[in-house]
Amino acid sequence: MLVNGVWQSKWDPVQKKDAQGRFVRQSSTFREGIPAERIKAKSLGVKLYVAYICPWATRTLIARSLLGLEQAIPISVVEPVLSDFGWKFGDYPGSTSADLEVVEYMHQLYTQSDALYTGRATVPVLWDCEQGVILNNESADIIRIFNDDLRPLHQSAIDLVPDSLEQSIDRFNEHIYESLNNGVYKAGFATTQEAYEEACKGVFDTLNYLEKHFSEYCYAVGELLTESDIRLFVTLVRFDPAYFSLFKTNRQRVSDFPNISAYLERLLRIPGFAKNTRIDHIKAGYYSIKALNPNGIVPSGPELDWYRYLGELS
Ligand SMILES: N[C@@H](CCC(=O)N[C@@H](CS)C(=O)NCC(=O)O)C(=O)O
Repeated sequence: MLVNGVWQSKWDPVQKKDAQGRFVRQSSTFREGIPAERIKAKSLGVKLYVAYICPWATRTLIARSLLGLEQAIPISVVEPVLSDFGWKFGDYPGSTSADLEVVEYMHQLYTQSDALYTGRATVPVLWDCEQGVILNNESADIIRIFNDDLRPLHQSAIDLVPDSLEQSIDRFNEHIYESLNNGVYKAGFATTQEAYEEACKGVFDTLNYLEKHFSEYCYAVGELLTESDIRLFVTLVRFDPAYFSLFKTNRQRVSDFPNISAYLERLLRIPGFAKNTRIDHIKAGYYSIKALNPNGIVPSGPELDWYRYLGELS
């Protein structure tokens, strides 16, 4: 991570943990939107930096695809394995070659934006190509910028956050964030048994809740596809291939829940969900986390039924 603009390879001492050994995710610091005059002129001058391994970045990729913004917002994809200098551009299939970028590492975009930046150099990043600075590095904001602010541009029939459902969406998002989206990370990075047990309980309480929910409803907040489905999907799709074994959330697999599995397949039939799911990146990336898997062995399984919905390279 960066401290006062200087890259620290030994970041563990500065990574936040609470007194009980719980993993604490940092808050995002760049929170700007796309300038209104550019939206009006239909010339955005932005680019989206992502990693296919990362659930938060994949949220923004799915929103971009569903809303028909693929032409208007180009992407750059980092390699799935976090290097000693953080996210890196390179030759891993599906990543953006360093030759096409002005920098080699993501953290250089952070110091270009703020020479004294302190924090992790995370993806996703919404980059201002005109000013050469980060506009936003918070996936939750980026989805809403795409859905709401860019509506005059895309005029999509899909509204990921319709006014009538906004409260239910926010409630649902809040429910699954701590317990499931971030809950799996809290289990995986727990440094005490107590913190692990607490996180694991949250994960499976929520999966049990969802299993019941999907016996009645098609989507996260009812019968309409919304932002909440994107947020839930990115965690569910990584669960069996990565979290189940690497993060030790192994009481049950998502495939053991019939209603959640049917929901997952329902979403995977939508191209915007399937094309942004790269199992090769997900497995290579998660299993390269040295603190959890020192020898970097990538398991050969599991073979899952729903892989048939994914593209060839996944
Ligand atoms: N608040 C951010 C979180 C993004 C995040 O944690 N990204 C991780 C990848 S999954 C990252 O880039 N980590 C790099 C690092 O920790 O050095 C968001 O939702 O956009």
